[in-house]
Amino acid sequence: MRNWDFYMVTDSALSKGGVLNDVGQAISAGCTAVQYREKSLPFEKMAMEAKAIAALCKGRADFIVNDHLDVMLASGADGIHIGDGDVAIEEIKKAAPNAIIGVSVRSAKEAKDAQDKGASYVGLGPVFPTSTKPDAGLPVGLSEIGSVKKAVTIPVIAIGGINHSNVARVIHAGADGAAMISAIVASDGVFSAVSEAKRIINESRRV
Ligand code: TZP
Ligand code: MG
Repeated sequence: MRNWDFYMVTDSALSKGGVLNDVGQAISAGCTAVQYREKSLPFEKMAMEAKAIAALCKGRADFIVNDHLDVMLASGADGIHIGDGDVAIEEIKKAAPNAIIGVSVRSAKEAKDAQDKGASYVGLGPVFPTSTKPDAGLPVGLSEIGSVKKAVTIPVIAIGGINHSNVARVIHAGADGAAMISAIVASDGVFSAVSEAKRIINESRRV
């Protein structure tokens, strides 16, 4: 895994220029972690898109597929991100022993459980209110970041309602990285939105 201080998640519904264009711009701006999160396409289309994203990421960014083990395997992605009700970690490890495995968690206890089962990193959230994932539940708040950091040794990526105005607080709270969807893909320019997010994150690590 590279340095994942900024982690981009795709969203075809919110995107203005298309998912592939978003990923290309994000990588050009220095994004080193890309998650393909697609909830509604048939397998063939998802696999095709994921292969194209894998090509864009090659040598420059780690590529993670949300939910779909079959798409991860078909595209040669580096890993998968799972949550409640998704494919089990044991099954992922059987199919792809070297895959990066991310697990969505809401608390220190869930994070510890995920680490014990073999997760490579956790996605903690929603940290703030968000309308991007309507079933995300109540915000866990910034203080949960510190609790989760104390409970695990794997990287903690914060997600949910994170934008350019609050990402410094997320980093100061101890997150290893910040994941953003709407603040990036619904912005007017993905390249500048990612560049600015990375600049703020780097700056907030110094102070
Ligand atoms: N998981 C928890 S909150 C969330 C996901 C996928 C959505 C984050 O989107 P946004 O637009 O960055 O709030
Ligand atoms: Mg999921």
